[in-house]
Amino acid sequence: HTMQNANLTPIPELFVSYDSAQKLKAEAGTLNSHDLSPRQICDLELLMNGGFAPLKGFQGEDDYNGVVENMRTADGTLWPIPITLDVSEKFAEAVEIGQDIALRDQEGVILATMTVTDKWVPDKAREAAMVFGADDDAHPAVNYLHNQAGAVYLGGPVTGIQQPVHYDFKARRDTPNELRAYFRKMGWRRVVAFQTRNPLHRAHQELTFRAAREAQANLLIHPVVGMTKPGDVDHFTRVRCYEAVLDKYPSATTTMSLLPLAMRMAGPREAVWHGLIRKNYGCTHFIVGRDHAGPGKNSAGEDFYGPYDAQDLFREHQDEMGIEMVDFKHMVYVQERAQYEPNDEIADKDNVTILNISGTELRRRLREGLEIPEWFSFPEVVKELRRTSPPRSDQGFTVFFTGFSGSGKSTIANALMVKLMEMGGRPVTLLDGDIVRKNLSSELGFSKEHRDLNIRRIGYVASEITKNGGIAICAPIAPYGTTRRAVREDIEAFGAFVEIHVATSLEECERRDRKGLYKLAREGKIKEFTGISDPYDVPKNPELRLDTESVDVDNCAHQVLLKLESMGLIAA
Ligand code: PPS
Repeated sequence: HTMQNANLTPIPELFVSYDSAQKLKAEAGTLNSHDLSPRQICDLELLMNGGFAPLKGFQGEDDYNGVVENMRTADGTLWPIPITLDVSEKFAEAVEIGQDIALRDQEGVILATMTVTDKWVPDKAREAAMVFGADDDAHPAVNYLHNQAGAVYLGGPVTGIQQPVHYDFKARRDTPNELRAYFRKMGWRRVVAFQTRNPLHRAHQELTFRAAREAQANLLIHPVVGMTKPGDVDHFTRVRCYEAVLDKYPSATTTMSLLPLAMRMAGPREAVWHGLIRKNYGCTHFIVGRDHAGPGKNSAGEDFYGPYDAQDLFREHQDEMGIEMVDFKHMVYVQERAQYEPNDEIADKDNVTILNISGTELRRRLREGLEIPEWFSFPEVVKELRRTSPPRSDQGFTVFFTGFSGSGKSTIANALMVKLMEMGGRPVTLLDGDIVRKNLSSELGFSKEHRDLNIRRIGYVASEITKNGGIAICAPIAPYGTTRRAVREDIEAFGAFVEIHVATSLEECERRDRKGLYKLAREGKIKEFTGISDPYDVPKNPELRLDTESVDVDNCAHQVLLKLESMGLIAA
């Protein structure tokens, strides 16, 4: 069974002509407008440029139900993933069926209009179970569905005004028609696409190369740069890595283009979706691997999908889709022969040494600055990855002290700052409670709302410092556990968050009463005073808890240094 050559005639887009677009843009100023989320912008881009053909807009209720239940729109077209416009209840109330709405990007630029034909409240639990396989928030798309997507869906045809603006890697971005035209121009009639959201190493290069040879096709490296799995390497780094690898392919046979897709990590359904999209981009073959677009483990610690479910579902539908699957071989390095070979084709397994480095092991080596051998990856790729993920001892981090007023936070934080400055290497900023209240939060008081604002501001500044490779030392009371957790999440996107509970008891703080505030609080002259007339959530799992009642300041600061060293944050 061999694929026909590709039909590379242009496919329909949803854009209107330039003149109509200008007119429409002016008129759309008066319409109800919806500010698109980053994911919706990705979906809209592919709707408008034909990547999601034959869809003509965000799906209406009948199409949605068909897609959720049996992967088909109301007219029977194969389509595995709902493409819906979720909005808030408030916005939905303001919109009537038959109305046009303006769809704007996050800066307010109008990208399209949509004629609303459908408005409904989806059964999200059903969508989760049917589309993603389980109503379990451990699945990133289910988490998105329940915790980020609006409660109401709107559907209707879209009129495209302009593409979302991208400032990065413009020359590497192509619409389906641009790629089709490129393939036509180059005389490429059979093209195998490789979908990826990870940096490419030698094994990937080998397998894609083999896939292209097997299919007697040219090769399109087609990485996703829209939204991938939370925690993935950022797309800027990945694209620089891809560019480095591209030089290793024969340039006459291989090209690379960036796909602004928002992945759902929906495994088997996602594989079919990816195939339909690549068909639109003019490809004839598509590589599907083990656990394609896998979301990781569910909340019970098990896989959401079987490792070959994606291949099975793709194979079942490939004739109808008009794009053929090439299955991904698991490539391993055979030391004696100094080459990659498909794992299941090695006949003399007992007599050779098979080498492999897992993703987890790779991340550990990057984190700890250890060697990454040349048989595993190209030096240029490793260099890019090291630039973005320097060893932990070169990355920024935040030390976050929390405790009662007068517990000794500021004193220990100061001592720590001096010790870190003595060591040198990274800039240190102290965000002490008093400093912050003077410079960042001078208008705030001590209500829950104001304390939360204060802590979020500290968290924001600390996250920027951490991102830029510095050390932020924070020392507010930060009485609320949920707020501390939110700050931790913000910072952990960029580096380590080290929470230190300065566990001086309230009795001791009050006995010391260094500023005389406890006395005033007891007399009711200061309201909402932490520990006296306001709550303090004791940290449950801080990285370190300090006892200041029997240990002096210098030793407390030293304990923090030891903790930082054991976490790999400062070189031993
Ligand atoms: S918070 O809750 O994290 O926003 O507090 P923070 O910014 O660290 O400010 C605490 C310092 O403000 C003084 N102060 C009070 N503390 C607690 N409750 C009330 N009502 C209050 N009013 C003033 C107090 O001196 C704290 O200083 P530290 O350095 O913690 O002793």
